[in-house]
Amino acid sequence: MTTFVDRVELHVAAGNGGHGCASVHREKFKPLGGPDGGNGGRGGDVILVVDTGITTLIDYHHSPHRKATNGKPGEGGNRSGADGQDLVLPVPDGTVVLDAKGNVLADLVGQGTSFIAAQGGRGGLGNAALASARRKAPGFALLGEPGQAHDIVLELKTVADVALVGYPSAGKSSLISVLSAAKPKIADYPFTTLVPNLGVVTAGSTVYTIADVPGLIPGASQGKGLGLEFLRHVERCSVLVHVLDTATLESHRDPVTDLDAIEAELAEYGGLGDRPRIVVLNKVDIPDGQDLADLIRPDLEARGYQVFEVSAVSRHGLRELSFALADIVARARAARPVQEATRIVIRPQAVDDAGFTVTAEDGFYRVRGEKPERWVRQTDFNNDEAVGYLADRLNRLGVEEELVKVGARAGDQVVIGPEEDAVVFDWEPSLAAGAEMLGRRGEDHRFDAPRPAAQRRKDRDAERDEAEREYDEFNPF
Ligand SMILES: Nc1nc2c(ncn2[C@@H]2O[C@H](COP(=O)(O)OP(=O)(O)OP(=O)(O)O)[C@@H](O)[C@H]2O)c(=O)[nH]1
Ligand SMILES: [Mg+2]
Repeated sequence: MTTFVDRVELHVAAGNGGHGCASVHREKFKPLGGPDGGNGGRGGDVILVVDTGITTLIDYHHSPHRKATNGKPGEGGNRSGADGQDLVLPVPDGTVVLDAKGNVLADLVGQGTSFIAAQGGRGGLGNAALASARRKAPGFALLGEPGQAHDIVLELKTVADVALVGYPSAGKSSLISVLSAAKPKIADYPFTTLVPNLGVVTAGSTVYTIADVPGLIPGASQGKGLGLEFLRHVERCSVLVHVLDTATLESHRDPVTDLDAIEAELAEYGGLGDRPRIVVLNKVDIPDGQDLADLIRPDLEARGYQVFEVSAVSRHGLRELSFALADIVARARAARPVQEATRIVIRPQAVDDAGFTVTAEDGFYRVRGEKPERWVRQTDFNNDEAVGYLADRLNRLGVEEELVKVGARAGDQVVIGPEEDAVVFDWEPSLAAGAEMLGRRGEDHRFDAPRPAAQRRKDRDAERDEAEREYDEFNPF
């Protein structure tokens, strides 16, 4: 049974916001005590958090559907609904989060680094919160918003400072077992290691991690052996170590041609060219191995490699090797200015949060924007008052004005939102007179003293700000 999984598809769903409550306070002898419907609770988020104690994505392979809980609806008596609980999903250090199309959303490195994979829906405001000077007893409340749902892919790229590469049976796992406390499987048949092993090495004051990957053979890039798939786990390393077998019994092989063959496969994989490399000649406890090492050492050094002769069995040369690696790792860390732990890519917002767009399309007008789309989701279309409130909000944002500008007429079709979940209206302008679009429900400019255009715009902006404050005060995120 495999216990190591380094790529999973995960379906995450945040909790829905609870609906707001429309209720009127009742008390003996006080028949109309005012609105007292509470707000709905926020839906829980789904959050990925790095836990360095975890090294595999196996849990998500077994149960790939994860959902946070919903917010509770508000109740009468100004009782707010409880928030849903966030669902925290621990992931290994070095987990890369991708969307279904393969775009990187986040690169989670460092204990505690987190990423909101799906955001919970906001709770809807109750009618108590919707009451204002001009709307004393709203007979409606806002709906909770649905939580986000996404299909994502998690891909593990192990975070190790040192990566060991080499032919099968060169002694990579043996070296990890003697340099660190890790106890990987070791055997004299090829491809003993089927998944990367990770060990922690302490050399002087430097602590670093060391990983091997399954053995490589010529043609790995065409899928021979276990292929190059696992090289993803060495992508983050600071130094590559070629582990060369000085005592192989295969007649067509020797450490130098092995090195060339592995380099050819690394080049095929790509992206590792800039990493420093050192050469480890292993198995020098075997006399023939030591002889061969002596023979080829000058050759390798002439090529610019730092060469270490070691034996994982007799433990010869290990101290020197581990300190040399510590030195390279320490230098690489010093050269890296920012800690990788903050490398987070924020999911781009599709539309500018503050604004909206109106576009004329084939036979209809489409309104896009974070706010208009959210407001539509919050509207209970069975309640005329709620629909009126939506119209007011859209009007205040300037949507009607913009519709007039792009040429919309009464009765035209207006679509709010993207293709998949749009809401379609037959547009009825709040005021029939095309140019006079600045009024609001229950007011008629014809009775007002005429205001200059600049003043009207200012008034409208102030009113819009008030409405937004009103909303955001209750939804502070
Ligand atoms: N004599 C001798 N044998 C060694 C030494 N290092 C490893 N071996 C032996 O070589 C064989 C392969 O060792 P592993 O550590 O499993 O090799 P590997 O590179 O991890 O191999 P794969 O996981 O198959 O890629 C085992 O039988 C080890 O006991 C060494 O320094 N001297
Ligand atoms: Mg191995």
